[in-house]
Amino acid sequence: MGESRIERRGVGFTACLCVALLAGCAGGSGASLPRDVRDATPSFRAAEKQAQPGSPNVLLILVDDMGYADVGAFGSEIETPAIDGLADRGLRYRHFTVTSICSPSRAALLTGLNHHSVGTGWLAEADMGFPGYRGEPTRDAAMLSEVLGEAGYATFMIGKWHLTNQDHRGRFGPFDSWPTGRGFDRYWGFLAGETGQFFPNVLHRGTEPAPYPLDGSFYFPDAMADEAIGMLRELRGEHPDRPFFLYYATGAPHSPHHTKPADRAKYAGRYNAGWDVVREQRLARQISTGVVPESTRLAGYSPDVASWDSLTADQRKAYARFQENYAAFVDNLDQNIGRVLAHLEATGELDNTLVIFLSDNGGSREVGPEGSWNTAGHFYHGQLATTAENLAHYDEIGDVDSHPHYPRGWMQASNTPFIHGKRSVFAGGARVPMIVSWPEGIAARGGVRRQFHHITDVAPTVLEVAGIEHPSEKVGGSTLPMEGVSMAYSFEDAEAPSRHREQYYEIEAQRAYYADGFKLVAWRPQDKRYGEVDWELYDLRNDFAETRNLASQLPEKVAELEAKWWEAAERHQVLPLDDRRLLEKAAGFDPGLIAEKTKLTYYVGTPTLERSAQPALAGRSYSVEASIERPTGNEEGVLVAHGSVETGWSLFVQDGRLIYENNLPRVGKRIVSSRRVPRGASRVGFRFELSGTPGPVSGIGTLLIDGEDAGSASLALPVSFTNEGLDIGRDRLTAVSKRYQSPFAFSGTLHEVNFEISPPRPRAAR
Ligand SMILES: [Ca+2]
Ligand SMILES: [Ca+2]
Repeated sequence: MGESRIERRGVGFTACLCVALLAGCAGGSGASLPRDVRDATPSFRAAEKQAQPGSPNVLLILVDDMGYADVGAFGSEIETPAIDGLADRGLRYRHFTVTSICSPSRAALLTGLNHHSVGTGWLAEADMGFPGYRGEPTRDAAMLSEVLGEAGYATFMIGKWHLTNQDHRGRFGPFDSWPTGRGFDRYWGFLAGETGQFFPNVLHRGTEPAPYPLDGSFYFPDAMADEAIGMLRELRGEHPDRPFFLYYATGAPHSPHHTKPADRAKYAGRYNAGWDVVREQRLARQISTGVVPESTRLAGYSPDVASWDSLTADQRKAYARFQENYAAFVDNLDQNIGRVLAHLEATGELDNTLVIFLSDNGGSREVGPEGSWNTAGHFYHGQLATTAENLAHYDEIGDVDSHPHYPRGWMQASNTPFIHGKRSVFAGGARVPMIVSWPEGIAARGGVRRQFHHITDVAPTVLEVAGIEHPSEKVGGSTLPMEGVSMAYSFEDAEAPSRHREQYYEIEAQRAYYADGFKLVAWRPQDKRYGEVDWELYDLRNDFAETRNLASQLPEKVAELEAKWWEAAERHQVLPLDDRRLLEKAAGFDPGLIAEKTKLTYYVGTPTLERSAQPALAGRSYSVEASIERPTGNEEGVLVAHGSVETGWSLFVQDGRLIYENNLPRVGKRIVSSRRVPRGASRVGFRFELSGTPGPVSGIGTLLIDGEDAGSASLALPVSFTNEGLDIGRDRLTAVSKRYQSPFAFSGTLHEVNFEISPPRPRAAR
């Protein structure tokens, strides 16, 4: 059985491997075989492992940053007929929770273990130096893809992964934490936490970069459905009966809320009444369809959310536009899920496909009360946009030039009826819409389930439905047992008591503990330590939306659940608690090895350097110098460009001048050289000197021509985060500067580009 499969995957879940290999060696010895093939008896390799006949397909749809109330089946006015159809054919779970942030939810989803237990207590970008916070899920935990693949399923993934450390995402691996290193036969998508939807910085097919059209016709959400349907067709071409596991993880509706004009047009003018009205309407629909109890009332405003009536006319105009755009993004997401489901229906496969739909966390509160037309330029550089700035870009919101994120009031509408959102363990961040559909296996149609469940319960549910045992062993050791509980018992029994009775929560030192209907929870503002905030206590059995804090009335319950929280924290590698501010903590994002390099040389033809391979410039002084030749004196083009139309910097020659430009909103700067770049050979460059003192000026940028100062200016912010990579001799995808069209490749000879970077902070401090 399955030896070849085990060798190929490198992760076999059988203790028999060595025995099997030894047997294979003995059988393959040529000594005992006759000289002539006609005299020999062939012995063929064992057949591949086959799934049990009739095994259901599994389609796992994970959407990103979508709130509890954002689809029709959970009360939304946004048109989501495909997702609603799943609910009509199946079940909605109204008390289903997640970890409240991207990577940890994904790790828990795929392993059936708590996020800290597998080492993904926070984002996957970096190893933070502690067992619960490695970023990448440990290989000691088996992933659904690995287990189902071993059982004979075809396994493929489309979309956002976000479970690989940043410095493992380069072209030279290691690849063992990539989707194809974790049990997926095939993969197409992006590895990072977010990417542009029109011009993703890099897509991969397997472990190779996957090109896409650059003529403006590409839209990632549409392409996801195309890829999924294409892989399903290919599978059936080769394997008419083999069950599949398709993990379809959208980038939507996470920021950037990049949308198509036709989808936006549908929602024009539909949000002028504001978020208070939308919340009330959503709650009314939720009550009428049973996804919240009849007694549910709206939780109060989240921090920084004001009543719609109290807003200025300008604020209402800008905010309504952000929500029209967000609704268009969700609508498109549903259209594409609908295309995949329609393909399954047309091929007669939908009825025996277990479809699970859920979000990885609630609606996002990330960029503040105003939202931003350009999150890359604002939020990722510690800035918040103003209403006036957003209105100045009113028509661009959703287009390729923008990087939008909606205001916090719409987050709360997304999360109706709850308070708070993503990065909080109140219901707004932790409760998500969850739908299970399997027409052949579940008799119930359109039901609502009240049992408490958590994201760790999806993997055990899938395995129970597929009739597959979770492996206790794999090559080289034991496999961590799953911590989740299968939900399959509740498919046909709406009244069965929940089998998942207790659950801890921790994300960025936001903490909660759920036990048998009670929830202990604390809200920690960024400027407070975890020990400085008060516990709140809610009885969810008759207070669905966490509105009546019972902490002062039931101090023993508070003490009991707090003790349970600390026990769970010990047991699941939650400690040490990290309540550092985000930017301080994000210093750990610096890629490991490349950050140690202070001198780097690049040549023309170098592929775009992703974050894992870029010179680490954030928070450091540096200079960059290019050796060029311009035989006629007219040659021009980009020497180095880092980033996109949203955020970035570029060093280029145009009209005989050397130009540095960064396009950060509000503080962007262009420096044009005071003299012409000489004809023939020259060295041209740019130096950035970080100012040592705190204040509005963060550094001085100076142009250099043959080592001489050719103009300088103060720069209020160095560019750190960009959505596109670093290019040598051109500016790929979208252009940093409005003064040229990408790629504006340098038309002279560019010999090399040299970076010199000041030494990094000691590794221990990062
Ligand atoms: Ca997310
Ligand atoms: Ca670019």
